[in-house]
Amino acid sequence: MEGEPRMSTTEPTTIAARTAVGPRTATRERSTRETSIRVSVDLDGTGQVEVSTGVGFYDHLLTSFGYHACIDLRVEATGDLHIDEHHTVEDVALVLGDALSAALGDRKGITRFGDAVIPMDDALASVALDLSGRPYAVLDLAFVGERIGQLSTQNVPHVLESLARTLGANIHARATGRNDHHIAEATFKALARSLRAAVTLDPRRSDAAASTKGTLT
Ligand SMILES: [Mn+2]
Repeated sequence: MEGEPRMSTTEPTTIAARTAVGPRTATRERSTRETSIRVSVDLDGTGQVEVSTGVGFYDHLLTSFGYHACIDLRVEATGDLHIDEHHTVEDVALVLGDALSAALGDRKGITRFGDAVIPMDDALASVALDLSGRPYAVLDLAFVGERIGQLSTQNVPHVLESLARTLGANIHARATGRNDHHIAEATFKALARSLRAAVTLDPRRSDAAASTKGTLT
């Protein structure tokens, strides 16, 4: 929350001009004694993804996320997988949220909200997302078992909580099904489609924040 609310709706900045002035890209890095992470995003990409976290199923989820969000996404992560995947998975989510938030800049002109309901065979996932600047996650993912490959199902909601925190987003996600792979993948696809809608520039809003308060940061 910074300074005075901005309610400037008169500046005739066009979307083309905004894109020309600043591409919506960002790279963020984070190194600790537990992990070393580098994430690059381009919100106006085509869904080209390169992901390497050392956790196969997490790579699968992030690849699906980037592709269906239609963002270009590069994730390079090494972590203390000899302990378990927790730190690596969580820290990637934190850096991803940070990079997405940086790419969004002042969040002016974005649609702000997005939602999607995505089926995957037996599974059905729904996500509603608000790029409000306020972190909050409400999650109800009805996993059946403990693990999907090297990824604990406990860490799927942990990823969404972590992402919400650094992205400054309100994320509501629910999913049911009989197959945990399907439940997780449908959730990330629904998250992707929600984010894709929310980051899209609103041609009717141009250079104003999608908030009566005047700011989303
Ligand atoms: Mn944790």
